[in-house]
Amino acid sequence: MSEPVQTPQIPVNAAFKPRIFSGIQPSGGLTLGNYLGALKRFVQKQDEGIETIYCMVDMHAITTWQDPAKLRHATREGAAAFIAAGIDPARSILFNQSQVSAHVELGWIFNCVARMGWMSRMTQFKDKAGKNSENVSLGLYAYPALMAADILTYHATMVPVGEDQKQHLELTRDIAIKFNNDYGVAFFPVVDPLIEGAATRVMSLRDGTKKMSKSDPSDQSRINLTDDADMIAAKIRKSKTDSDPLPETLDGLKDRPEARNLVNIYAALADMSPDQVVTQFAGAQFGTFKPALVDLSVAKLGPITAEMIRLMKDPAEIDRILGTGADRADAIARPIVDQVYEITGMIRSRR
Ligand code: AQP
Repeated sequence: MSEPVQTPQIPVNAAFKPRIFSGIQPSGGLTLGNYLGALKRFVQKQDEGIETIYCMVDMHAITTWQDPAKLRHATREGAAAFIAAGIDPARSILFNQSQVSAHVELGWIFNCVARMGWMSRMTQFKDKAGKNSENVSLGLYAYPALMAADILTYHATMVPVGEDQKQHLELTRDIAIKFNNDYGVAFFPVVDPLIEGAATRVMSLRDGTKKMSKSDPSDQSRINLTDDADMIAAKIRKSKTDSDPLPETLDGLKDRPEARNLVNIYAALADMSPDQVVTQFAGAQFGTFKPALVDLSVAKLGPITAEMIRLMKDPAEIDRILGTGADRADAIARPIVDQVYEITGMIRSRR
C-alpha cells in the first residue's frame, strides 16, 4: 500500500551547506547528450566555487548486464571525460560509486522507505523495461532509490541533471521527506534539481522525439565523445531533418523536432540561446546550417576527445584519481550513514 507523503514539520534545507552531487553511468561511452546535459554544467558549478562531488555510477550501470572488461573501460573513460571536460580532481571529488559502500547501504534503507507505487510510476523504468518488465532486474526497478542514496549520502542540496532525470529527483525529494517524517527528524535535505540551459534534453540524430542515449542500438543516433572529426561530420550530415529552411523565429520549429534539436545543440555548444541561433540562421537551408554545426562541434569536442585519449594511455593514474576521490567521498558519506543507522535503530557495536 502506498502512503501519502506528508509535508515535513520542520523546515530542513537552511541547515545544510550548499553541496552538489551528480553522476553518470558507465553503461557505454559518453555522448554529446551527457556532455551538454551534464558534464558541461558540472564544470560550470565547480567553477562557481560550490563544493562538487561527481561520480561514475558503476552500480547503476549493472542494473542492465555489463561485460566486466567493458564496464571497467567505460568507468575509466567516463572519468577521463570528466577531467578532459574541465573537472579538476583537486577541486571536485571524482570517484566511482562502488568504492564507497555508503551508497548501497543507504540505498537499501531507501528501498524500505520508497513505496512500490512510487517506483511503478517511473517513466524511465517503463521505457527501459518496455514490454519485458517481468524479465528485467530488480535493480532496474529500484534504481531511483539508489540514486536518492547517491545524492543524500552527501547531504547534497543541488543536483545538476538533464531533463530526463527530473522525475527521479522528485522521487529523491519524496524519499527524503518520508524518511524525515517516518523518523521525526530533519536529517535529509530536500534537493533542488538544476535543469538549465539550451540542451537539457539532447535528442537522437535519427529521431527528434527520442533522447540521445549511449545504449541506443544505432551508433548513428548519437555523437560519442570519442568520435573523431570525420565521424562527427558524417553523423551530422546524415542526421534526420526536413526540407524547409530555418524559420525567422523559434515558433517556426514547433512541429519540427529534428530541426529544433540541431538548433538546441548549436545553441548549447556556442553558449547562445536557441533564439539567437534562429536569428543568425533565419532562412538558411540545412545545407548551410549542418556544416556550421559540424565546424562548431569539432571545435568544441575535438580538444576534449584528444585529452581523453591522452588520459586513457595511463589507466593506473585514472584509478589513482578515482581512489583518492573515493577516500574523500567516504569521509563525508560515512558519518552520515552512521547517523542513519543510529536514527533507524541499528546496533553498531563492532570494534
Ligand atoms: N540526451 C541527453 N540530453 C541531456 N542530458 C542527458 N543526459 C543523458 N542523456 C542526455 C544526462 O547525463 C547524465 C547522466 O546520465 P546517465 O548516463 O547516467 O543515464 P541516462 O540518462 O540513462 O543516459 P543514457 O545515455 O540514456 O544511458 P543509458 O543508455 O545507459 O540509459 C544525467 O544527468 C542525464 O540527465
